[in-house]
Amino acid sequence: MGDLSSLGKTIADLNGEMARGLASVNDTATLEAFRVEYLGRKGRVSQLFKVLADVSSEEKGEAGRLLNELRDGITRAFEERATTLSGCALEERLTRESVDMTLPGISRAIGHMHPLTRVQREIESIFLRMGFDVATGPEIETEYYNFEALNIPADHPARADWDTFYISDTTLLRPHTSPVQIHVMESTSPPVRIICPGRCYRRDAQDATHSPVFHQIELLWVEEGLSLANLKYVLELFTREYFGEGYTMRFSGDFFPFTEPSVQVHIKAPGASRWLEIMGAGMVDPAVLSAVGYDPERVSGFAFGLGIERMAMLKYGIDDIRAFLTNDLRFIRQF
Ligand code: FA5
Repeated sequence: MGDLSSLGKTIADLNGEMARGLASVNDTATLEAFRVEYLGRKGRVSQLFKVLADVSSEEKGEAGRLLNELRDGITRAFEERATTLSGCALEERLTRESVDMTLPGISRAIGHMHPLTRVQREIESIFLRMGFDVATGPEIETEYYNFEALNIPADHPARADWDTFYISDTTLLRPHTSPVQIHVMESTSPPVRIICPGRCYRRDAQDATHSPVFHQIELLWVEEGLSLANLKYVLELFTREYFGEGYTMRFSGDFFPFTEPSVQVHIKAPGASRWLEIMGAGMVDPAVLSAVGYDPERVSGFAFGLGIERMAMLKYGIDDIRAFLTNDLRFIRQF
């Protein structure tokens, strides 16, 4: 019985120590460490079970009962503490995360498309309806695509017509979207019917109608039997769709090394006295068709390069191209 009474005292001491310790545990991590110390595989309760080996056989039953009671009691105490702690944590979180529904909301300004993006999409959709696809090409071009393939050899004076920003001896920021014509024709066989919108760069002095960065939309249609009359028809259809009735369009002779004949297209708003040049166009030069492996005896085509800024200026009565780039919200909000 002596063994049993000393076991009883050890159990009572352990229980007391555990209860005092548990009362001061305030977070789940500490609670877990504490639980392992008592109930872990090598914890203090498991250690205590080892005394059973030394207890006489008559006392074994009673000792076992006491030890099981101890283990169950401690397990319950830990469970209760865990429940209390999670309740506190929830309460604390609810207090911390509470929202004052009476505070005014945060209003966000609703943006909209830049006028240039809008005009570009509008032009794209007109040509998509006519059956053209949208193509893209690189803004950094090689001299070959920008000049040679467009029938402008190295020492041709026409190179000077494009005031180009060079990046290296052979690469440049494209001054027009015409090189995309070459990329597209190199990778497809006729018929080709594409438009290509994109940014262009020129060393032009900035004024009301010129910007060093601007946008063009290129169009290219190559097929059997196309003539200048088809180009004129497409442009008239486009002008009517884009501007509406009352705008007048005029063709005048021009020169581009990659088209023959070449024309300059001007537009005049109803009641206006000034013509504004919106694009260069023409029948694709047979030399350009040959350079991409097309047979100029079999297919012909036409192309144009349209300035998007100028189209937006005409439509919305904007008199200075610089307004598009100044980031003045008072300007942007008008659209
Ligand atoms: C060309 O760039 C030719 N590649 C167009 C072309 C394509 C001709 C296919 C024939 C066949 P041009 O330099 O004229 O042509 O420019 C075309 C249009 O781009 C101009 O009519 C104008 O609307 C616009 N543009 C040219 N330079 C500027 C600039 N600095 N700022 C704003 N718009 C410009």
